[in-house]
Parts: sequence; structure tokens; C-alpha cells
Amino acid sequence: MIWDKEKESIQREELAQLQLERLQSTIHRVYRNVPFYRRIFDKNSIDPDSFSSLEDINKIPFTTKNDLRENYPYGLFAVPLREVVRIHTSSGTTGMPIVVGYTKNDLKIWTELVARVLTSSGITKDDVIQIAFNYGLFTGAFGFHYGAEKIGASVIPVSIENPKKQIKILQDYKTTALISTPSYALLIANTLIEMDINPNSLYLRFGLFGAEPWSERMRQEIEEKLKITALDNYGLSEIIGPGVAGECLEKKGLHIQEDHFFYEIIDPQTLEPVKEGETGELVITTLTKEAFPVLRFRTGDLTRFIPGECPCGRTFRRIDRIMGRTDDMIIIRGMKIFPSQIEAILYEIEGRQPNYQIVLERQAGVDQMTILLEMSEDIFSDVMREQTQLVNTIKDRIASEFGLSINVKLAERRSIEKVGEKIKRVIDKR
Ligand code: DLL
Repeated sequence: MIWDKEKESIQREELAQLQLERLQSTIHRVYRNVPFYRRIFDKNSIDPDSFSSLEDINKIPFTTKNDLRENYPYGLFAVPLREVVRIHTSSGTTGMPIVVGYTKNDLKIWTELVARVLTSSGITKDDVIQIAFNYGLFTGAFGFHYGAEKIGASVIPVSIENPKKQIKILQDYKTTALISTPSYALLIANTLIEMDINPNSLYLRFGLFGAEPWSERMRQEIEEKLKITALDNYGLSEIIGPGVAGECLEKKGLHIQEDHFFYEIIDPQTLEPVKEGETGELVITTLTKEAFPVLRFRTGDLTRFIPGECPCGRTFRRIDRIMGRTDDMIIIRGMKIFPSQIEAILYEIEGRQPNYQIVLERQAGVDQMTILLEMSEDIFSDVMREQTQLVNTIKDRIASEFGLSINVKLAERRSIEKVGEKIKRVIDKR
């Protein structure tokens, strides 16, 4: 595609103007209706009428997960409850869940945003979509459900089920797109292999996976095992749910939805914006939300803006795959480690996506790290000697990579507990 630079810069200017107008109206809405924000504005002598450019957003202090928690359940709603038509919560992998509400208009916009994510993933009204997220307080299932109906696809609201039942529906209902967490997709893929079913006998073409961190390697594994195109999408309930960002078929980052949200990336230590293209913590301001608007919400998710334009022609910028969470950063004996670094080592040793959990404890004043690793069927049935060998290999690799001596415990298959849909990677008991 030939890029029209001039047209693009006009579009960016128009977008900035739209964002500013929507920011101004959001600021007025929260100042009028949310005591928490009014207090912040008054305490910092911020005049809600003083926002004349997008840079003025820097005047507003960040909103944290803790602020949301302290206002549990409805303290930050900007409309009376009678105008709220839906309630969801965050999945609570990092503590108490956060309660979020939607007006009729919020639901309309959410549906539109998810429809965009589906469309950019190549999904059309001809697709048969199997939704394998839990229908409940979690935003994943309902978000995708309405977005998929909006584009006219056929929706199968299976929810979380025994993987064999998912496979039966994949086969019998001729599902063409699967929507779930990446770890659940892999569970389905591995069950398919165990059942000796040829993935080519399915009608599945696409998988849209999100709600938890995954890697490029995991994408390849899922794509190979299910014979599909697997795409990443990102969202969080505090902002709206799924629909906050999604990959297009280029697989070169996730397009953000800049007409409804304002995105910043900051250094989580200094709280200053990072340089263009550098990794930091994603901060999001909602621009059109009515029931639950948030200003400069620190997502805790680490990513970067991908510079340049996307070959697909969409002009909304892209963020990179989420690399981890700031609160998952393990600081042990002065060393900073992300679970994704441990995961890469386990992947290399095992040759497949590991299912693991990192437990941190303090024993006699010394920090200890234990990796709990679920065993695959073959290792589980293998002799003790091979299990000991696996444990030692992992210990040696971690020691040589990070200079840390750790414990490794092998756990039975599917024994690591999930919080709702998601695995909690780090348990810090210190
Ligand atoms: O997970 C919303 C969602 C549902 C997104 C379905 C995508 C698909 P929460 O339960 O509030 O909402 O959890 C949000 O999950 O802050 C990230 O830490 C993590 N997360 C979500 N999507 C991704 C992703 C939904 N694609 C939290 N990659 C976020 C990595 C993700 N982490």
C-alpha cells in the first residue's frame, strides 16, 4: 500500500482534536459526578476548564488499582445505578476484584470496539465463533459475544467446559474461529493430539486469544497444533474489557482504539513518559465512557508503542505484545526478573509451553524462589532418574543465567490452580 503522508498527518490532527474534545468532556463528567476525582482536582488546584491541549493531561495524577479498590464497589461510578445496565468485575488475579459498570451507550461502544478487533482479525459474518471464556462477571465472554453478533457471525456461547466437549462442538458445529485464553487453546490442542484427531479435519481457521500473557513461541505452537492463524488481543475490565487493542493479520503489534481511549507509556519508576518505542507501563484514559470513566489509569502492563505505520493500512497506532506486569516483576536478592524470562528457559528445556508457577518465600531472613512445574504426560510416567535430571537442568540454567540457586518442584498435570480463567504466575508469600 502506498502511504499518503500528508493525508496521514491531517488524520492525526483530526484525531488529536477529537481526543481533546472527548477528554474535556470526560474531565467535566468526573469532576461533577465522582467525588474521588473532584477531591484530586481540588487538592491539586486543577481547574477542569484549563485543558486546552492533550499535553495538559500531564497535570492529572495517575489513578491506581488501589484507588479503584478503595472505592469498592460503586464509589467511582459517574452515573446513578439506575442508568447502569450491566456490571462486571476484574478477574482479581492481583487481589480484590474491581467492580465496573456500563450504561446502554457504554455497551454500544464496547460492542463496536470488539467488532473492530474481530474484523481486523479477518473474522466476518460467515464465521462460526466458539466462545470458550467463562460467561459471568469476567468481561471476556460477554464482550466477544456482542461484538461477534454485531458483525453478524454465528456465535456458540460454550463457556468453559471439558476440553473434549469443546472439541466435539468444534467438530460437529463446524466452528471456524475459537475465542479463549491462549493457555486454554493449548489445552484444547493437546487434548486433540491425545485423542488422535487430525486438526485438518476441523473447520477452524482463526483463534483470537487474550486475557493473559503469552509468547511468540506459544503462538507458533498453537498455530501448528490447531492449523490456524492465532492472533493476540488485549483488554482490561477497568477500561472496558476486551476491545482495548487487537492484532491485525500482519501480526506486527496490536492496534489501539485511539478514538475512545488515550494511551500513554510511562517509566513505572520515574512516572515520566518513556522515549518513543521504549518499553514501559501502559496508562489509559477513557474518552467516551459514561458509567465508569477513569483518568490516567496505571494498567500495570508493560509494553511499547511500535513506531511507524502498519502495512495493513490502519492508521491507529500499535502496541507490542504485553511483556508482563509491573507487579509480577520479581525482586529477589536485588535481582529483577520477569516470569517471561523464566518461562523462556522452561520452554527451551521442555520444548513446549510450560505450565508453571513461581513461589517466593522468606526463610530465616533469606528469600527463596521455588518453581512449580506441571509435568507433561511422558515425563510424569518416566522413571525417577529422568525427573531428577529435569529438576537439575532447570536449576543449573537459572543459576547460570541469574546467579540464583532456586528450588524446583514437579507437579502433577493440570494441578496448578487458576484464578477464574487465568493462571497466577507469581505467588509472593514474603
Ligand atoms: O482479561 C479482558 C480480556 C478478556 C482481554 C478477553 C482479552 C480477552 P481482566 O480480567 O480485567 O480483563 O484482566 C486484565 O489481563 O491488565 C493484563 O494484565 C492481562 N491481559 C489481558 N489481555 C492480555 C494479553 C481481561 N493479550 C489483565 N496479553 C490486563 C497479556 C493480557 N496480558
